[in-house]
Amino acid sequence: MNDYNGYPILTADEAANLIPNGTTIGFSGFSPAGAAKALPPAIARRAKERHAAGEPYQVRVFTGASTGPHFDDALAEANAISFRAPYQSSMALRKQINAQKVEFVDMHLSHVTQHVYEGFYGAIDFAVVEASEVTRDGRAFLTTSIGVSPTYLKKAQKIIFEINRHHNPRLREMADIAYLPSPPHQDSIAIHAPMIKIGWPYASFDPDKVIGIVETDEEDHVSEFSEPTETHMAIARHVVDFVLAELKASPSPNALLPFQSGVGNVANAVMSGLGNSPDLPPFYMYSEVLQDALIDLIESGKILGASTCSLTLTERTLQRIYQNMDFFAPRIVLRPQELSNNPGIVRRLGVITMNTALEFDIYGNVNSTHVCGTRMMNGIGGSGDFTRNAYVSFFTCPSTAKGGKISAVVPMATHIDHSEHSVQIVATEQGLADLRGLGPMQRAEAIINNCAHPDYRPYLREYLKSSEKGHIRHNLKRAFELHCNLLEHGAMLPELV
Ligand code: 0RQ
Repeated sequence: MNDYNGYPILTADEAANLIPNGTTIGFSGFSPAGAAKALPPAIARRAKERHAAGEPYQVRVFTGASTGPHFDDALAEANAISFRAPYQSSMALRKQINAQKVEFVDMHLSHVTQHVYEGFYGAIDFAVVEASEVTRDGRAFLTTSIGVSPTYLKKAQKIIFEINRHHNPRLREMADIAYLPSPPHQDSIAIHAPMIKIGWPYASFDPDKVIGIVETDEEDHVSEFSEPTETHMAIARHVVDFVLAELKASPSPNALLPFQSGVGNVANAVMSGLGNSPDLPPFYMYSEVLQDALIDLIESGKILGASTCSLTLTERTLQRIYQNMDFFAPRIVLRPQELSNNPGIVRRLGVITMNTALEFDIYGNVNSTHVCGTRMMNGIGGSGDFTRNAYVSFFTCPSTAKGGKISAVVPMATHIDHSEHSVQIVATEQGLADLRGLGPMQRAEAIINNCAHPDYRPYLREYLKSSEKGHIRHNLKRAFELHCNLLEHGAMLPELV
């Protein structure tokens, strides 16, 4: 049998055949970056074969965050997943989650490491982790994300590595992998500035647990962003203008605190808008994902350095980094999500957080995950880790969705990921509401006047008038009237459409 540093080389199908029905697997991957590439489709093939033979076959899947189409979509289309945590963004999997065919646990990403390590979810049977190199003495050099891989490697009973030759082995110069001890033995974490490293360039593992190596040569398949729309650019302008005004009024106008930015088109446009503003001084990122827009800004010097958990970059942009590692390696730190998203560090560094809402209510409660309170979109991801501990927390989204049939500003959010206590600034293309220091009725006025689409403002004002007085006003009989209209008539205010 061929070997790699003394470990047996297997085909993906041979490796998948070693994974029994009901197995719990901790996979690498935080977004498509660094996600296992070969095993998920092979497990999907195995599931299809077993199902065709009339036998059950499903696995329980943990990752760092979302993955790519070759992973969650392939497994979901093969009905191969029974349980999934902590985050996903797959159309096929979303359908199964919402049909209650897959048990999905939507988690704060900073929690995953400790919960898995402490055994809250039972044993991790297999770790399947992408690396650029693994050594005979138990060191794994990971690729474009760190996620929870170091902990899956420690906890798993058996390990399969995917050695992906596509990635530049110099990625290890960015890695900062540290293991936090269990409470109450955690000392303070010595990250006092975004670029400080406290760990090692590799994850450790027990070589006796490795049952095989699968060799690959495959890119991460991160999809291209759509060009920012006029709406996205208007949101970005409101955020940039606000940040600039705050900075001007601050005692140290040349010192910007670090930024975090979530995923998606809106977040990409906002970061791009911030970075391209000539009046904004250079800044650092303390974030969980680095999207394409940020790499341009590192190159131009606007971003001085970035701490992240993953390089969620299109192949084009990743190759730019690989061709210029002397420049990029000292400017990017790749950490496990327990550190990239660590609430204590976010609070200590004073991170300015930028995340995206599906809807928010007139008091500032944000729903980022559940359409009409029931249908899962992607998950909370790291947005809660950052928002709750932010120096200033922003949420942005367009004021309407689906051609105006849906208002993003509603009387009561149908699911709350981020409560009014954690949300400080909300912005749509209509404008921005600074909720700091405002009582409930002042918040409602600012949100309706500045953020709601003009078509929905009369309804929202009338809702408030019809509501019961208290510290917060609500009309419980009508709180979800817009959502009920949407479900019944296909639009929140059918007369408008
Ligand atoms: O669907 O494309 O089918 O029309 O939601 O909306 O405006 O393109 O926004 O790509 O930035 O995604 C919240 C989903 C926004 C994302 C969310 C529909 C809308 C469209 C996408 P179509 P946009 P984005 C980082 C931290 C999770 C929390 C987070 C997300 C689609 O940003 O998942 O930030 N965030 N985590 O039409 C019904 C509404 C809607 C709606 C929008 N109110 N009702 N549909 N849409 N509003 C993640 C990690 O930690 C890795």
